[in-house]
Amino acid sequence: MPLPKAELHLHIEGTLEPELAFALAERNGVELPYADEDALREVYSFSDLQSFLDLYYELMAVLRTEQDFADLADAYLARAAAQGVRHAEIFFDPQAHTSRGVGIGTVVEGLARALDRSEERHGVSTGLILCFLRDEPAESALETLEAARPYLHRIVGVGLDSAEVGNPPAKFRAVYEAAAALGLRRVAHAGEEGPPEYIAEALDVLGVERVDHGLRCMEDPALVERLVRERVPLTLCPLSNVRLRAVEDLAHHPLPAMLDAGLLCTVNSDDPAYFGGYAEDNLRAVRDTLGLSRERLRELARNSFLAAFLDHDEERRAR
Ligand code: ES4
Ligand code: ZN
Repeated sequence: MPLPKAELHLHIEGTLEPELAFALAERNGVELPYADEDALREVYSFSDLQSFLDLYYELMAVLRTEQDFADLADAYLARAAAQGVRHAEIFFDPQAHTSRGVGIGTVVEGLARALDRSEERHGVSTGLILCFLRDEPAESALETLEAARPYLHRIVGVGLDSAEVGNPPAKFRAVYEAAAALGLRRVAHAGEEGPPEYIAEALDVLGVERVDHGLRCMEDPALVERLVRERVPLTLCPLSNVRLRAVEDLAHHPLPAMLDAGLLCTVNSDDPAYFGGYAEDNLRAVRDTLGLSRERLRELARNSFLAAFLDHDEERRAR
């Protein structure tokens, strides 16, 4: 039996399995430039973050209706539950849909349809985190937050994702200030491909409570010391790091060194349909390849609940 855990770094669009992509393409009359599921799987070989993002955005063309988003989320929640996930904080990328003419209301209401039934159907509690695309202008992020205003009761926080290098956290200072004023929790991808300075900037300028990835903190001992001292959770995604070549191979993943340093690490699946595994698959891979002890695995599971926004409603009431 997998250990009970929370999943804190999961892009719902990254759970689109080839089978569902083709089913939705047919349902919506969308033509995919791949003959079949096997032909699609063959292009799941990435050289870096951008090569993955190109396919990730391309396949989103099949997501058009509320029901599509509900089916996508329900399929993820069923798989997550089978892997011991009891709580999931789910990223979504509204700009990747609004730019194709799919309204943010369609996205949020569709996802909410599945999330509202998740505890009863799958035994998984949920939260939604709205992510801004960092390779789009800061003004677009502000417009997205504005467009999300009618749905904020459904959203626990904001995040920052997509192409990191050249798009530092400080670019999004204003929208994070606005999000904080609205009572939203804050996270951001930093130090996946970008330098350690982006991690410090996400903390100092954006006020994030968790860092997504944070892998490259290991290049800066003073930053590691700070992250340990301030108990900043890091949401690591080991199989993602291998597939996007942020690490040479799993045997070279810094997770054991990060745990030894006292960092509050969690293990997550990022884009499981693309990177070869869901939450427990990631834990099993690091256990088997890196030889993590049972105590370390229990620590990772415990950390996932410590780092979760499970106190969000109380926090919001206190504001
Ligand atoms: C992402 Cl792995 C990763 N990094 C940055 N942005 C993303 N969006 C979806 N997956
Ligand atoms: Zn991610």
